[in-house]
Amino acid sequence: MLAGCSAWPEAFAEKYRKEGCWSGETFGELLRKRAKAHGERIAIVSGERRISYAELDARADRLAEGLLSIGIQQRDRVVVQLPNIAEFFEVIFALFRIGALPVFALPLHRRNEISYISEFSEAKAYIIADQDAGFDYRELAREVIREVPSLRYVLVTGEPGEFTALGELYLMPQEGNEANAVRERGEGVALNEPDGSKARQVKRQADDKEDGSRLEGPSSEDVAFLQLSGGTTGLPKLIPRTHDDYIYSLRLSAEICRLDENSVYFTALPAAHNYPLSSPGVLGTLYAGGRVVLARGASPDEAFPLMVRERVTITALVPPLALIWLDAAERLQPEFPHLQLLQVGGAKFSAEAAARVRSTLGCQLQQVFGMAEGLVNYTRLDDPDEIIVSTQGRPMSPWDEIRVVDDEDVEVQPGEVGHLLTRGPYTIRGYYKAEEHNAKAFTSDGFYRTGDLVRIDSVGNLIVEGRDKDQINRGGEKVAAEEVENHLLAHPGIHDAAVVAMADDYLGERTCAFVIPKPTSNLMLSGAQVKSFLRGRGLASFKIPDRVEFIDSFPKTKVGKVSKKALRGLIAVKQR
Ligand code: OOB
Repeated sequence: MLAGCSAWPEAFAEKYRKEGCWSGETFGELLRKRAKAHGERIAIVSGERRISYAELDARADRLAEGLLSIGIQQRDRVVVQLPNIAEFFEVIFALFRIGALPVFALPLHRRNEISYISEFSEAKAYIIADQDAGFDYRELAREVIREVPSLRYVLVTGEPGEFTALGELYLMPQEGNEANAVRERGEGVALNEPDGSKARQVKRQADDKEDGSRLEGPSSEDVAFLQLSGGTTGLPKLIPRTHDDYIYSLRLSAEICRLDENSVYFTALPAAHNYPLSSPGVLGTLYAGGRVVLARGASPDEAFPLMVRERVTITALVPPLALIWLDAAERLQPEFPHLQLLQVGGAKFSAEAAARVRSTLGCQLQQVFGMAEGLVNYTRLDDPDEIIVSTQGRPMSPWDEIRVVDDEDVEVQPGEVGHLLTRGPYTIRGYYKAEEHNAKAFTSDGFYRTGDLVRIDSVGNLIVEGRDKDQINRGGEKVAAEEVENHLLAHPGIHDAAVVAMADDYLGERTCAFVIPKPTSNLMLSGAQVKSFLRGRGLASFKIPDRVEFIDSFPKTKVGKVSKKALRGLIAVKQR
């Protein structure tokens, strides 16, 4: 196992293998098998491109060769920040084949997040699109490489600027001139190694073993990638997921959602999120031999015609988008004769909105309550409407263990609200390189403390009643309060700061920052200044507080801590 990751205790690993959860397959092998079985069938539709399983497999192979030729090796970390384009999947399957680890960044992440995760994961490369949604990622890369010495390559889809064109790597290596073709154009030279000599040396070493053992290849129990946690702490946490555990979650998800080779999954959400990636998402659809339609925009204007054209059978949304779709569908009356299932998850979907899905979109609803750390709950397709509308479903695996406990970790009475703890065949046992935090985030017997408050109904469905973690769920995007507070404290005119959730009709929650200015400071602070200060620190836009409130002191709890509950109450009163 990769250093800094916590493996399952052997007794559990043995059980998960014996019970057939962990199949012993890697992602590289999975794609190869699907290419053999489904060859010419379309795997991915991306803009005007239609890519067959055979093509995806071949392109992943070529790209893997290209990545190896510039020195990307097994266990290397590679930050991947791509929009919903086919290259996203070519890249990750190429990395999976090498055994290098994608570190999934979201398209909305900026300098602060990218620099941190690149540095923390000691990433060797950073893969971006030239630009997307009006943002130039090459400019971001210029800033990031200045801050992160481990980064040797920036690989770019589209116009590379001074960086390496990802497209060139598909063409390498060609008969011994490996990096040369690219080097001649001044590209493809390792950033922190001006003559690129190391890259060539590595390539030569790799070529020495021509018996096929060159790709020692990852094992199914190895970590396949690092996913970002929604986070509750000052600094983001990385989640190591193995081939075995993740592929198991794909298999179950595909089964529960009844995916097969006729399924067409519409990717409205950014694919790097765990939910559209694997629940069942893009990877679960490829697992089932179905077709994935990648969408750049999720607005009804863009999404509806594409869904009709591609005969989409299943898609996944977060609650705010689901509300927009429901309203638009009532106006536009789109015909979705093939749509069978609309998944909604990532944040609580109100029962009122849930009840509108079938009559408005003409399909079944499925609520999804999951987390990048592992556990995913689904309502089942044949559940009674009552359950689908008013619960968040139940764990997907019979091997998922669930405990609902009080503040002392004692199980509550059936039906009572408590803290949700979980352990199982696809739930991590620890964050990457986070020993201290792991001691708090996991029980001594390996249960993950989800930070969610739930109750369980008489048939085992979970109902999310709230949260005890210091996080704001902004329409599915997670904001760690402490992370934003730390950035606020870096402002010379700010004495103290506390970030809390405030109710919002559309997003469910937005963020409100309570700020105590420094009494000695002669800076006149305004909310706009505070926000632009955070933007200047390179924070992703969804983490910028929606509202800034100035206050003289914080309400305190009995033990003298800042009472976030009282602050939430304060802002609720102001909102009236
Ligand atoms: C998904 O994953 P994350 O890691 O972005 O966020 C996990 C957290 C959960 O702990 C919970 O607090 C919240 O998001 N959440 C929900 C929910 N689904 C997630 N809260 C209420 N109702 C729901 N349906 O968000 C995620 C990962 C995989 C599948 C689906 C969602």
